[in-house]
Amino acid sequence: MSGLPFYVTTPIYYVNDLPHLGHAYTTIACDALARYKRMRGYDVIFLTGTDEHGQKIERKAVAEGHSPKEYVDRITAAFRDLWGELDISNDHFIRTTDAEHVRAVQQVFQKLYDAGDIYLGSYEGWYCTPCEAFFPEAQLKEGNCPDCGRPVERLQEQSYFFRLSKYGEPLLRYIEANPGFIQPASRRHEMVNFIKGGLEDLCVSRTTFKWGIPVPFAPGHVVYVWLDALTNYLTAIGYVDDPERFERYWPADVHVVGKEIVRFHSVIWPAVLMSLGLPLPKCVFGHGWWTVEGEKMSKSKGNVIKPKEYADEFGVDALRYFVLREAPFGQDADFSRMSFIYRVNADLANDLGNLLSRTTAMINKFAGGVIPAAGEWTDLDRAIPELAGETIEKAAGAFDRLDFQEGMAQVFRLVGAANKYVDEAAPWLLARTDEGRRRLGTVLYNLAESLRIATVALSPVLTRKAAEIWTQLGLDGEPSDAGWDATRWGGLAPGIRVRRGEPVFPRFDTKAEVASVSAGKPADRPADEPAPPESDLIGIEDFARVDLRVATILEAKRVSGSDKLVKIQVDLGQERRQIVAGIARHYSPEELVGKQVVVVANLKPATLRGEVSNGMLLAASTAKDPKELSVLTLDRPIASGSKVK
Ligand code: ME8
Repeated sequence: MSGLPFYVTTPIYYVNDLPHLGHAYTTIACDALARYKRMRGYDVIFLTGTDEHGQKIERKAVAEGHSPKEYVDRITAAFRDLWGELDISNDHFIRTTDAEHVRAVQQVFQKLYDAGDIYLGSYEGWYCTPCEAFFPEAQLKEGNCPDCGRPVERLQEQSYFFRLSKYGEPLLRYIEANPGFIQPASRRHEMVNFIKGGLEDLCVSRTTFKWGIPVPFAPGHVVYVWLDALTNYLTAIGYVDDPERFERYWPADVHVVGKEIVRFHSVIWPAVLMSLGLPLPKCVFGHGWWTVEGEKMSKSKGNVIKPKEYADEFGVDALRYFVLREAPFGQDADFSRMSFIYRVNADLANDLGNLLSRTTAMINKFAGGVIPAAGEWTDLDRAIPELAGETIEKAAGAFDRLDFQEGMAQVFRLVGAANKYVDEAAPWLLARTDEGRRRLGTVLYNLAESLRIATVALSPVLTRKAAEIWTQLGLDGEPSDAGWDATRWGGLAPGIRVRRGEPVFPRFDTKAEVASVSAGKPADRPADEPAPPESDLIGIEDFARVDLRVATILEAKRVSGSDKLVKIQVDLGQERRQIVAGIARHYSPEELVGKQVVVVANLKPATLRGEVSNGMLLAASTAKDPKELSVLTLDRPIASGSKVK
């Protein structure tokens, strides 16, 4: 294979239960990264798989009346099926019951032993079976497991130990010398503190159950499930019998894991690798956790989100897009059906789908269905290729840092700007005059080209819909095959016939959801306030009761879970305030920042979707077309807080 190697892994998931949103999240993220890197020409190995040994799984199988092997075969199949449904492009699926893996673990155990890092001792301690981990008494929380809160068991057994304590200092030195090793930085700080607290030797064999890999030289002992599991990253690339392949792909570029297992990957795993004399992975990235409507996802609460159900109802692309777009990758995120529908409608249907529909409709109407060559240019037109260059470069930088949210936000900046460009350039007016027609080709070309570029950049995430957009633009093949270089401006050849089709992103019905937030449309008069009769005139004293002020927008952010609301922080001269405005469909948060606007400063505060709004921003809109809206700005700069009269 040509291209630099790039090796990315997910954790291997326990097969004690069926896959849920959390597993899908990590796997979708790694898939998007793998697809992006392939588009950049890397020779990618993307690995996922299942972690099948241990007491927890043995017990579960027995409880269900199966042999462990029958049981793990069934659950593993469910993981594989789901990855197929979610377009996961893993190059290999590893199972810890694979014969090759068993050999790899036994070799690793033997090597650690030969290096003098494993010794026989006796263990007495508290063991949490669901977490497959021992804890010293001092770490227990109210007598329970400090990680999952469940009861622990007192265990005493003869066990082999790995000299983890020996590696504290080398680990700290390594982490200091390689600041990119543990990401994000907050997790690095946690790990450094953990190591500084002192490392105890690790129990790496068990004798109280059988469902595990036998220790090669000690009958009755099976290898501790975490040592077994971590070794999967070596097995999958030929550790046992393909040294050339192993040499090429090791060390891994990134182990992507949930935040709760960063410790296993950035303390135990590197210590084992140091003992084996192998280089350490370049990065361990610990992402955040999903809660569901503020609660931890759990079977007992009955709130486990099944990815397949969402993919079936809303499409695979919608699910993939939502999980990566909703929150920064390193931080926790909250899932709700409502925020899912809102985001998918707002970004995919209203922004991207709408741009495609408008662009192909206008090319049909004004250019006979064929993408025209550019003609004359104005500054407005020139801004589009410039913005495309800027946003794509930033998106690539963000994807490289696993900042999927920012990567997609950058691409959607281009999409948003292109939609605005349609309104500003107004091709339907250009088509009416000779002068306008000289520019019309430029505008239509720029729209189609922006869309083509955005589609290439989104294709690692929108595995199916990107291809549909591609086809509607009249292009052959698949956007992902075009490679990342195809995001360069000018790749679209004029003369291609567009193939306008069905809307690529249907809008999902939000009636129930909309009812609960319709009060959040500040531009509307509250339903209970009667409209004044047209003839009613007011006196100046009535007008004077409204305190209108100039405000400068300092920050703007979308309100999570709403496609209409933006939360803005404004400078009102003497004070800073938060105002929530229903203009998210018309303005991106970035374009609002810095604007001087007019606000009603003496309006009673209101709470919209959980956010306090302290005032109201003025905007004009036409009754006829709710899409048209323009925020009132000032003709020339003036001090924030100035009175408007
Ligand atoms: O820990 N939010 O397997 P596991 C986000 N077998 N991600 C979540 C999540 C949530 N609510 N719940 C689970 C194991 N995950 C071991 C790993 S690796 C050598 C061995 C994801 O089945 C996240 O990636 O408990 C987390 O780290 C992983 O599933 C845990 O999967």
